[in-house]
Amino acid sequence: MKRVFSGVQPTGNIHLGNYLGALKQFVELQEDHECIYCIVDLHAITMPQEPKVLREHILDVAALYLAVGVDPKKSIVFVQSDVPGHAELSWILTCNSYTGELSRMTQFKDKSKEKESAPTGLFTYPILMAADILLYDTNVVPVGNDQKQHIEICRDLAIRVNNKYKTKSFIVPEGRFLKEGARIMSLDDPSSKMSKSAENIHSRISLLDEPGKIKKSIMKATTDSEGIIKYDVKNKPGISNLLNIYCEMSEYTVKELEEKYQGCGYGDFKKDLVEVVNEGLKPIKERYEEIRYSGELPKILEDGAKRANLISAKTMNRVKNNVGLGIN
Ligand code: AQP
Repeated sequence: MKRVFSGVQPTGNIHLGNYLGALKQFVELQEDHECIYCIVDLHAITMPQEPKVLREHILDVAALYLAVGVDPKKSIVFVQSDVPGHAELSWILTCNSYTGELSRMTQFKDKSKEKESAPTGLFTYPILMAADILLYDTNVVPVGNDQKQHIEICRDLAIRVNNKYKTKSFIVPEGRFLKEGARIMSLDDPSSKMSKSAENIHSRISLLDEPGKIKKSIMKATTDSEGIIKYDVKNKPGISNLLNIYCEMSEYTVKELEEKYQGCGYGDFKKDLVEVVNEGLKPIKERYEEIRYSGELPKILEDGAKRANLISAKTMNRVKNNVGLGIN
């Protein structure tokens, strides 16, 4: 069975972008893969976090993993900082990376925009992500399209270390991206991706948002003045983004939606979309409420960390041996 690894940062409530871009794949893959799903708290502290809030968000994300259908009997679910191998391998990879390649990462450029100096962790984030993946001899990484560059650098690092030490320290993983539509854009600015940390709460739909908030965010979503429901990312990015969301949350294809709403205004289309999103999220919210405060989460995460530590310890032994670290 091929091994899968992926993760989500506990930086806020998971939104439709995270769900449609990544989590939906997590659930599908666990049927015929050996899946390892992590809550990447070490990544979260690349930006300032309030400690108490971060702890709550870790449990929120874990509960949401389970609520969307990740099954801890089938998949390993754990918190990144409970497995020391992530930080340890990250250092070895840091010593095999170059500032030039890291400076080209668009996520770093976006997050450090207009800042005179940016946190070092933000700069080295792709290396920690590479360590996360390589630590588990991962074959497949299901992520949103926004992570393509980070998967490339992970593959480069794996090949580079294997070649440099003339040993096979790492399996070179493949990214598994969804079709273009799975990149969900911000509702108030369809030129940037939907994000947990964006200031405007109406720029995103979080999986736990109340129906009234969802209605407000969708009805306020930026469109254009043409009033024609047509998929055209270049000229009509707002309505194209809403069509993507509608399509991903329903059984309709984009083409079928264009036909269904021919001659209708944006208002009617948006009202229906509100219904579709609210209906789609209802069972997830119900399941989340059952799990989040049930007391079973810490045990699930502890078991997950034990299993993850066993796998990662083997990789670390092999890599340290290949690189010449330590005396055993
Ligand atoms: N807008 C998006 N569309 C599709 N996929 C997305 N992902 C994130 N945003 C979108 C995918 O979700 C997974 C988890 O992402 P993450 O939490 O690890 O980090 P991120 O990509 O930085 O997500 P956010 O929501 O934008 O968080 P903040 O605001 O904290 O930086 C990844 O697979 C990602 O591709």
